[in-house]
Amino acid sequence: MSRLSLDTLASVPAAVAKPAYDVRRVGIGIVHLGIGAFHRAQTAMFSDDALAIDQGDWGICGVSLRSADVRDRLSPQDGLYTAVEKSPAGIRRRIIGSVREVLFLSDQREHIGTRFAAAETRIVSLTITEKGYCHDPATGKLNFQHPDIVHDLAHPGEPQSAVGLLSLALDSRRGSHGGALTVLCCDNLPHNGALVRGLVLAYAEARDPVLARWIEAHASFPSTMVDRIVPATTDADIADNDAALGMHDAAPVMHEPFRQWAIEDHFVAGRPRWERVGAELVEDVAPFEAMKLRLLNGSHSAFAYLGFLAGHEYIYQVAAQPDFVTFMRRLMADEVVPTLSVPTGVDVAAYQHALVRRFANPALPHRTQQIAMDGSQKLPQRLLATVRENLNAGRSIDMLALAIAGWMRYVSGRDEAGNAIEVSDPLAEAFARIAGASGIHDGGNVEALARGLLGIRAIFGDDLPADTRFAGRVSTWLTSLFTAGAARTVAQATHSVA
Ligand code: CS2
Repeated sequence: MSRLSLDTLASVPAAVAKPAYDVRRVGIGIVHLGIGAFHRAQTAMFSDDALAIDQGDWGICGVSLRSADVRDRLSPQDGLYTAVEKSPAGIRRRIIGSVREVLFLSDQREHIGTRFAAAETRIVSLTITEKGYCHDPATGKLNFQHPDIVHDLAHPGEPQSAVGLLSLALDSRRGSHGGALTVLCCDNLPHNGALVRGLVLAYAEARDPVLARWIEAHASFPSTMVDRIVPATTDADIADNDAALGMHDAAPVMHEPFRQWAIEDHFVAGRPRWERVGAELVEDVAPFEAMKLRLLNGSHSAFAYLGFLAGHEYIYQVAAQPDFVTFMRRLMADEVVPTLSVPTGVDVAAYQHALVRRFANPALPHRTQQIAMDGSQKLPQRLLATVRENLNAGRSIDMLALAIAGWMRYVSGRDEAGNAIEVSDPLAEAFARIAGASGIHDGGNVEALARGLLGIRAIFGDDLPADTRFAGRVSTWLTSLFTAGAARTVAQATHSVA
């Protein structure tokens, strides 16, 4: 079977859409850190659309920080890959051409350095997941104890972290042509631009305060809100796509029809005309971001933990359970919406309906275990910020507390049948230690588990563990999860009076 590449592109079947521009003539204007499935199905697709209206030099150099896998899959196919849209309405495929080069950090440092320093590079964007920023999730401050930051400050010319890389990139520009740069964070973090700016400045300050001042004057960090459900690609997805293409593509991505990208329009060195292809360029992204992180990602995490515990492998299976849907609707309407300042023009009731429908998409199986990963990095912005605001305003926190109890039950490390759960999280060892000390799986006590986990300040801060209303509600639900199980507890929660 032949392989997808620039040379074979013309033989891709007519039913599959192809780049509507001359891919070979596209120059690189964006370096993207973290070229995983999400970037390829979302931000790179917006850029592909923008190239189709303005053939120009906004191609992407994708960089993998941790593994050679994506580089090894995409390089032999000239960066081309299939984006497969899946929904009950059917399947649509298109070849994306905006990724013009793919590099892997440990093998290609010099090449990456050249890209960073090039005057033609005007944007460095990032999707490296929450844990990639080496920050303290509760405070948003750089974690100077993080091994990668310790390493990078000792070896600033050979950074391993994204923060170290960004700082090196900016330094190389300062030392040469002095060209400004926009750093565009596209991860699900609160105030993501301001957050990354703070991290880069804290790191630069520790290296050289003159660099920090230069960054303040020559770099911008617009915040963004990104949205599209993109589950990890499976081998079966690759085989199906190969059959449809009649050739091999080692790196297709599966996604839903929906996509949204709200971006603060603060670019210091130009940008593609993304607004012409559906992105929303706005003055302040905060209302979009809070709505998305708290409604979509908050419900997603709640479904991931409680749904997994109730025995569901995929989100669409959780969304097929009426009690879970009622739970999600109550979580959103009663406990999240009152905290939002809804962006102008958005119908928040319709937004919630759409979320339930998006989660229920059976054509795009999304594993609960995938979303359950890295809860320590996700809980603060998805659930805990909402809890805080509700506690301060004297509003209900009941459904939110159940979601957090679900996370606790999950990270205790055994499922309802007593089997081990593979907990993937930077703090997994701490969770195992706390669960072990509580003796929870040997007839131990739920209070001790709840207290131990609530004591992790990087997640809960100083305030939440001390709030008796919150701690009490969480441990009541946690007790129920251990005694009655997740399905019955969710059913009971939806029948309780708000
Ligand atoms: C998910 C998100 O993996 C997760 O934690 O909640 O990746 C989610 O699918 C996207 O943010 C949707 O935009």
